[in-house]
Amino acid sequence: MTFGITPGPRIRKSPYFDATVAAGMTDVTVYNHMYMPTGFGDFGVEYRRLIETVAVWDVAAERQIQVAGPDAVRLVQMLVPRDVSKMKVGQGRYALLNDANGRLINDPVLLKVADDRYWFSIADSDMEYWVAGVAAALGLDVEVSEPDVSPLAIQGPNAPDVVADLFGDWIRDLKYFAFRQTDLDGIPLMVARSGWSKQAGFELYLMDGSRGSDLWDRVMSAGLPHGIGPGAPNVVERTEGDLLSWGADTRPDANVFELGMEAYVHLDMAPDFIGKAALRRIREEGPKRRRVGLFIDPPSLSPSEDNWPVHDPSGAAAGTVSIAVPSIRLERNIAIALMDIAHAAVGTRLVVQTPDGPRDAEVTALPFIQPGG
Ligand code: THG
Repeated sequence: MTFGITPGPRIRKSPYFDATVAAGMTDVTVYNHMYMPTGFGDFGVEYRRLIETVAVWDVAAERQIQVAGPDAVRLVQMLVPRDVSKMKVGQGRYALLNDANGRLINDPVLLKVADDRYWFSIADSDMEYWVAGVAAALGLDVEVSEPDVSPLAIQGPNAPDVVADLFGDWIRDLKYFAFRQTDLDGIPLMVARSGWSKQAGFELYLMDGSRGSDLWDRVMSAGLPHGIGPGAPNVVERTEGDLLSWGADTRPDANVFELGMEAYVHLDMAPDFIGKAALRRIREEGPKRRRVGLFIDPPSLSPSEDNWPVHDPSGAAAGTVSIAVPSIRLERNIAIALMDIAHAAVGTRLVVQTPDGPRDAEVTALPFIQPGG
């Protein structure tokens, strides 16, 4: 299936758009109403670049929602299921946002930018309305806005060398999700240790959208001796490493217990947050579904485009596949699936309904590949 995407003002262009087109971008998706590159013509080359050297990704579509003002910490605490009172400026946290029914509605990175200013670096759902709506309902003294901030990811084992060449060796001491504000020849940005891969990596949060090509070109030049090239969030690497893709692995009604993300939700802490009561109830009752890994029999599959149904051997509905890919490192088909709890145990035999017909499969533990594995 080959088709184009119709450009228009509803779909925003990232500050790195021109640079990615010049670098040979061939595929895009739309994320937070913005183009996000997904390919540069050779998936195998881009995968090996991420695993073996270093790649640069336009992830400006991971938009920032800024919460600023005297009540910023109160608002953030109402939204986030972990204690944010001890967070220091320059720290980040993985923040799972739940609605009042306990449904997972986004999984941003939360950055504490100043004592009275936070950013949610969001996944693909319209969080500005949610954050502003909660602030309005509670009558809080905060301003909710989308600042001019655009992340550029540098991912792969040589990423620390590239970023150290650009900024200095201090970047090697950054803890995961920590960040520091600086500039590159006058281009204002923040350097963070983060990124949506299981490889080493950093993100540069560009704070002037007119400087996208300038930043891209400087990163490419610095990366040349380290084997840098263009890339994108990689569906095979993320499936091997089990990074959650909100909207793909989730369902509109899925909660953190079903998704296996409950370690990030602190239900027994003192502060209240939206969804706490519902999630306590869900914990009590036990989840009805569970996110699991599947090995799917050969031959090699193309990455799935839809949520494929999964049946038990008798033909009864048992769950759905979120993503199925051919693992390059494991040389077999792997998938992430949301299974009814009765069909979620490791070793359970199942049948996946692919577009080309049924395929036998078996439940396995996540992740498929451990970090550094
Ligand atoms: N970078 C930035 N913003 C983002 C993402 C990003 N916003 C959307 C999306 N990605 C948010 N989702 C995730 C999911 C997982 C991780 C980061 C963002 C992640 N998890 C680590 C892991 O699973 O190994 C560690 C989490 C932890 O233990 O705290 O990195 O990529 N700017």
